[in-house]
Amino acid sequence: MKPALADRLTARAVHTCGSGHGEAAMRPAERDVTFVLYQIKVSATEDVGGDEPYMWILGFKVDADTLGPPPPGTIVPSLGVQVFEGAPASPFLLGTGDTDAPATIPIPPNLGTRGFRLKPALLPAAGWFEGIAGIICLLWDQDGFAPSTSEAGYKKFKSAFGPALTTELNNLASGTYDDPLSRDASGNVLPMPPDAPNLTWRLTRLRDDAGRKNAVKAITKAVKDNIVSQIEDAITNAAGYDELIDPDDLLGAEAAVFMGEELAQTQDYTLEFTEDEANYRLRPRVVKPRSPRQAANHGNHGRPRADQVRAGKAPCLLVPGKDVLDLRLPPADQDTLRTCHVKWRFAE
Ligand SMILES: [Ca+2]
Ligand SMILES: [Ca+2]
Repeated sequence: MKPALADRLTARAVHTCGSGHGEAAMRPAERDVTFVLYQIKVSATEDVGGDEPYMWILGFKVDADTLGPPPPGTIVPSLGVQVFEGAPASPFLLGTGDTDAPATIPIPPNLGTRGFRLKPALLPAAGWFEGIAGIICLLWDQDGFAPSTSEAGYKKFKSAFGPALTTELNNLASGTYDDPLSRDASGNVLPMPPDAPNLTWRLTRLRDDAGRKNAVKAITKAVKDNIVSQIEDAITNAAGYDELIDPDDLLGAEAAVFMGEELAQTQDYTLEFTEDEANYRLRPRVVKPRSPRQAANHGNHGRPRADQVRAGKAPCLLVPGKDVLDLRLPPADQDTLRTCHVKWRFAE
């Protein structure tokens, strides 16, 4: 794609100013990012008799689409967040069924897949920024809440998450998270270069595995603290008195975040949910993106289509047991759903 004239001129200006970013003259590729949450392993349930797990999942990005002009007196663009809800899907991993431990539960593709395009942006004095792509997941065990009550909470989560993350990202850009960013995987503070901390240093630390994980952990906690009380208020307003005697349990809120340049390759990772005696390990994957041209040829904005998955041409094949593809059942057809559930348990 041909860069806009303004971008090319800015790129040359940045390049010749000797910012130390020789790559600034070349616009990086746009990437079609696909997060696939395909499996969750249950080592311990929250309740002794088994859990009824359900998940709230949002994809999100920070890129050229979400950057605003710098606030007055600064050169750092204001950071925004775009949130991706994905296709409509039941949040319940097992329909009306439950799970004991140990168990391995495939996540239905409609529930676990989020796809979107990441567009690079040129930052003043920091060179090309290839964007940030991430996913956040809240795992619950259903107890007393009616589905409509937890839906009220989910609706609040969807509306509150973007603004809460935006606040923390702008805090990150202005230095609030320099401490976690500056630490290595063991928690030791690394020596800081003479001109740091500044935006360039913060972006460099975000590209470092340990720096990014530390910052994501701290930001996820801040975002969670911010939104959980809002979710609780929404749930309390929607719930009947009897539902609040045994409220559903939040087993954890976990996020994974990647810099655009890391997404040239498929990345596997793990998210663990361990609150209230529970132990769930979520296996997500962010799939190596196709170029936008390839994605356009395939349609569907980079998301795997069911027929591609069946034909072995899309990443959902990673889901153990082909039965997961039969999951798109009408919600009322619970007998069939239970049958599938049994099949999955023996699929591995
Ligand atoms: Ca429970
Ligand atoms: Ca339960």
